[in-house]
Amino acid sequence: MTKQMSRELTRQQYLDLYYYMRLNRAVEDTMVKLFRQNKIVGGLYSSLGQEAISVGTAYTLQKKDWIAPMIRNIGALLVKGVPPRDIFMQHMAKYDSPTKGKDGTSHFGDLDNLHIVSPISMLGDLIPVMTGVAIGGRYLGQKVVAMTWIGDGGSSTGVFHEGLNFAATQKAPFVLILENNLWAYSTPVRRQVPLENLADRAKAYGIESYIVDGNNVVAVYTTAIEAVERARAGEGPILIEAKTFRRLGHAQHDPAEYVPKEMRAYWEARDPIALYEKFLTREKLLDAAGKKEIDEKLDVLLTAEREFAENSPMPPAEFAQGGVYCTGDDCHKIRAKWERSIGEVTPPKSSVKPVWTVPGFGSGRGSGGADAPIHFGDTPAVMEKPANNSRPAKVAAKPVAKGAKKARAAAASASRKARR
Ligand SMILES: Cc1ncc(C[n+]2csc(CCOP(=O)(O)OP(=O)(O)O)c2C)c(N)n1
Ligand SMILES: [Mg+2]
Repeated sequence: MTKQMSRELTRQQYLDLYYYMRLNRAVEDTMVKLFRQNKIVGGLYSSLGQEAISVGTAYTLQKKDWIAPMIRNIGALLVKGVPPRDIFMQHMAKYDSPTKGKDGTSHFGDLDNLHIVSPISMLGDLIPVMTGVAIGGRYLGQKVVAMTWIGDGGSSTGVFHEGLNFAATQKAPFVLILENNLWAYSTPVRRQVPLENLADRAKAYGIESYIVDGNNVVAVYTTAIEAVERARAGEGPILIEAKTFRRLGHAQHDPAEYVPKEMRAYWEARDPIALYEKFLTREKLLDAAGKKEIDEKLDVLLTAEREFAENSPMPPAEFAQGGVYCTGDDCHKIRAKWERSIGEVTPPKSSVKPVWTVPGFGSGRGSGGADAPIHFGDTPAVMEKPANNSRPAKVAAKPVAKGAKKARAAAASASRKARR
């Protein structure tokens, strides 16, 4: 199912989508400058040209819902309410960063307030984790939806398949956004997946999927809101393939010279922000004055946020060992928020005696009952206790029936033929 740009949102929602895409791009542009000034610790990734996906999908969620963003989902962090200063400080490993200078990039979460699970570098691992979050929320009666993102490359990991299968069997209220940006490092998608549409992977798990133009923020939003509502209503997990393009290299170190020029030109002409500006202007939702207002707002905000981040100290050396392991004092303080009574989800006390015996279980003969000696096929596998306690009873192998011998010979000959 593919959706087109259409007017289905309120004026404020249209403008919010625009603001967050601009904010996403401006935050990343600021970080490129910081990187070139050698102020970023570690790698710097980019979601240039993919902002409509992070923003359009995260914007469908309620405050209580959960996300687990990956490296190209800074837009989702911003929509969820993370201030730009936290993103800057995390990349700069500053003391005031969410992880107090430990780890880097966008590797942080907020389990208490914003309901953000930190990224997991091992691609695909967030799928079973977020499935767990989704079914945990259902168990607690919270009616929450969990969402995470994965790339075309990540969709070929084993855990992608295990996780999605698990989510499907559990009918988890979980939405997975597959960002097909055509590249995984220097590997084009066609060289690692024999499918035209990665959404087809959903068929293997019997779940619903959508395909959407990932550079069209309204299409992304309207598709994702439908998926989120269906998942919340109990229809099970949904996969959305958003088709897009990775405009820069894998990270700052990668000039991506392996990308064909025509491919780059094709996608540069489809910049999601430029396309959306045209739409907003055509629909009289944004004019030059409105755009200028947003330009100025972003400029003021990001100058202040960057200054705050730059002025934050580096963590003192003596803090290096703290907060690495749980000491038991200040950890595990998160408590489940029950929206159902504990009695409702606790099994009732039963007067029925548990029955563990299954007639014939384990018996090759199928008739001996649970207490009968266990036999597998024709060979008795149980040594009977000797009558006089002196020597073990002889375990006699039954002679193999003639018919069975013939059948085995025929099978062996057929297998020899097949090998030729
Ligand atoms: C299981 C696993 N294998 C390999 C890597 C190394 N790695 C990190 S990002 C990446 C490419 C990912 O490509 P894709 O999933 O298409 O995401 P994109 O970078 O295009 O957003 C690889 C191979 C990893 N982090 N985890
Ligand atoms: Mg990719």
